[in-house]
This record gives sequence, C-alpha cells and structure tokens, in this order.
Amino acid sequence: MNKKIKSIKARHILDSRANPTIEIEIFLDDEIFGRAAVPSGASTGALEAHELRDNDDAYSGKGVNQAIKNVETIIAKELIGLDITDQEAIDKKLIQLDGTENKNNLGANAILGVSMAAFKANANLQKKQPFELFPNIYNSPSLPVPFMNILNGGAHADNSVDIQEFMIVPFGFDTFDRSLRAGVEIYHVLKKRLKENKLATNVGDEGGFAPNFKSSTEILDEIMLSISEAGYAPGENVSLALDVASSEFYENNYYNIEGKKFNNIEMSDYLINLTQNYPILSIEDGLGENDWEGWKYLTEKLGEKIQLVGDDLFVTQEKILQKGIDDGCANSILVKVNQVGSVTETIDTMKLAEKNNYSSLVSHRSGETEDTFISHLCVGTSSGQIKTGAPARSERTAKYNELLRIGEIVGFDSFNTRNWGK
Ligand code: 2PG
Ligand code: MG
Repeated sequence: MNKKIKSIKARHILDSRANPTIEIEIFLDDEIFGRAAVPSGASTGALEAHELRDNDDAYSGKGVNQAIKNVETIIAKELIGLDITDQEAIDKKLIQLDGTENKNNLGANAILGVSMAAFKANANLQKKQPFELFPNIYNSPSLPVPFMNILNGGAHADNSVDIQEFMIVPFGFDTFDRSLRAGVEIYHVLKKRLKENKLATNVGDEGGFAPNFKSSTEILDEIMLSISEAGYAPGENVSLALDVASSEFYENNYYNIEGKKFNNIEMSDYLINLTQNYPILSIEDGLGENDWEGWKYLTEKLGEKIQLVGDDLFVTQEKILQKGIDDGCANSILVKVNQVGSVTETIDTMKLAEKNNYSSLVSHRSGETEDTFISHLCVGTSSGQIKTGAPARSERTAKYNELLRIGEIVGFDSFNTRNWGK
C-alpha cells in the first residue's frame, strides 16, 4: 500500500456560472487517487482567502491558469513523496509554501483543491468514505437538516429582491429522505403558485425561483402558503431561514433595503419584526460584515431565540470567529471551505465553534461544481445542517444525492433535527 503522493494533476473545468475553476487530482499510484473541484462565491466576504484569477483577456479575466501552474510546479515539487494519511502535515506545508495570511501568493483556490483532493485520496487509500475521516466534532456522524434556498434574490438573481436567500428548513421529520421529500414538494407547489400568479419561474444561481416581488413579507407569505398547500405545517415541521447577505446593501453605515434606509438598530428591528410574524429559525448575515456593534445588538435581542449565522462576518476563519465569540456576536458560523482555503483550517474553525456553543452550518457557494465534498464534511463532523440550494440544478442536487447515498451507510434515521421546533 503506497501512502506517498506520486503525482498531482491540475486542470480547469467550468463551474455552474460558466466560469473556469480549478480541479485537482492527486495520485498515489496508477489506480488510487483523489479528485476535487473548487467552488466560487458571488457575494463574497472582504476577508475571504484569496481566489487567484488570471485577470487577462480570456474568460473575462476569470481564468485559473496561474493557479494551475502554481499547483503543477511549486506545490507538486514539495508535496510529492509526502504521506497522504497526514492531512495536517499536507495542509501545513501548503500554508507555509504560500507564506501569506490570506493565501495571496499561490491562491486559496489552488491550495484548497490540493487539500481536498488529498483528503479524498486518503479515503480511497483506506477504502473508506470521505465522511468517515472527519473528526466527529458535534456528535456521531449524522445526516443534516437541509436549508433549501427556494427563492433567490440579491447578487444571485436579476430581480428586485434585496434579501439574497429565502430558505425552507424541513426539520420536523424522522428521516433525512422524508425531510428532503417535503422540501421538494414545497418547491414544486411554489413553482405552480408563481405560474398561477403570472410570476416568473426562471431560477437564480442556486436553483431557487427568482421572480420580482415588492417586499420580503410578500415572499414569506407566498412561501408560507406553499408549505401549507403542500400539506405541511409551517413552524411545526417546516420552518423558514434567511440569508440577508446585508453587506451587499450596506453603505456609509446604512442598510438600503426595499427603498428604505435603516441604521443598524432599525435594520435589527426590521429583522426582529419578521421573526415575530413568521416561523424563522435562522438568519444569516442580518447585518454587515463590518458592523460589529449592530451584530452585538441583534445577538442580544435575538440570540436566545433563533440561530444567527455569521458568513461574511466570520469567513470561516478561526481568528475572526474568536473575535465574534469575545464580543458576543452571532451564535452560529457558516462554513465554506474556500473562504479559508484548506481542510484542516476548516476543521479547526468548526472545533472552536463547537467549544463555544456556536453551531456550524456547512455551505455551498453560489458558483458550484458537481463535487460533493461538503456532503461528507457535514455528515462527518455532524454539524447537523447543510445549506446547498434548491433541490434543482445538478450542482445543487449532487450534494443532496450524495447525502442519499451516505444515508444508506449511516442510516436515514440518524437525521439530526437538533430539536429545531422546541
Ligand atoms: C452565501 C453564499 C452561498 P456566495 O452568501 O451564503 O449561498 O453565496 O457563494 O455568493 O457567497
Ligand atoms: Mg451568506
């Protein structure tokens, strides 16, 4: 059994938004290898690890030839011969080779691709599923509650909706596949209702519908009706979640939403008001990534009642999460592997979250590939929740479908409801 890295191959493939992204293969011998592809965001946090793009004439500047070159020359030279079973040593080497805080030299996309491919090669070597190699951070391996983004706005759609994601959370079921079924049925009812109301049924980047609506409350009303019409009980077995992505409309200390200009107290009160009128169990990025004062206020007001998720705020980075913990901001972190750029650092951030009673919501990016690494990440670490878009578009369903396969191994009743309803 050869445990040593024999060769590394990098290539560009296309992501779900017709942009190039990097795919890596790490070979241990002619048969055993690991393959991984890197996702890409649109509403990115300012402090995310650096995504290296060519910025030349090809692909509107979004080529990844430099990142490919970095992998096949600088990285391959140092990694060939390393022990594939020591993920921490591999990631440490990658971070050292780059030498910058935010992976500016080699590119976080290059580094993450190698890190994930190494993780998968190790799983293949050990004849295990990738999820089996993660530390059980929260619990024993379990299937997550899906956060399904069924209506897209903000930077993910060309409509008039300011809030980026309206999600349904089918939490009140005994098994993962039953929960998924509820989400799918509601998605179809929503489509039918939009059609009946002469609203567009084209979809946004994450597979959710993207019609024009005047206000968030109109949308929430429509989703509530769709849940009921599909035969489910809003708040009892299916609740709602939002990703406000408010950094996108935060300017000069004001939030520009639905034609209004709110300061951080008014923005918080707007969100609090929504939670009083709708069964919303989780709000992500309700306030901007630099508005720590607003985050503290919102956490004091709502933190005991619902999940408050920091995405742009924490960008999956341990140090920034520590600041949030110290300052009393949020109670949950969104986990995106490419915001930090390696598997080990992702795990370390999740461990810090768990130690401080912060939940971890494992997430896709709006630009995705058919890679299913995050399905394994959320089951293995037992985060209990995954956000991976609508149950439509193959790059989104790839993650749900992988969870269905994993369910055959870990048991569908290992569904982690986290007592959402109580
Ligand atoms: C988000 C994500 C994923 P993006 O804001 O949470 O839904 O979007 O990948 O564009 O940052
Ligand atoms: Mg977000």
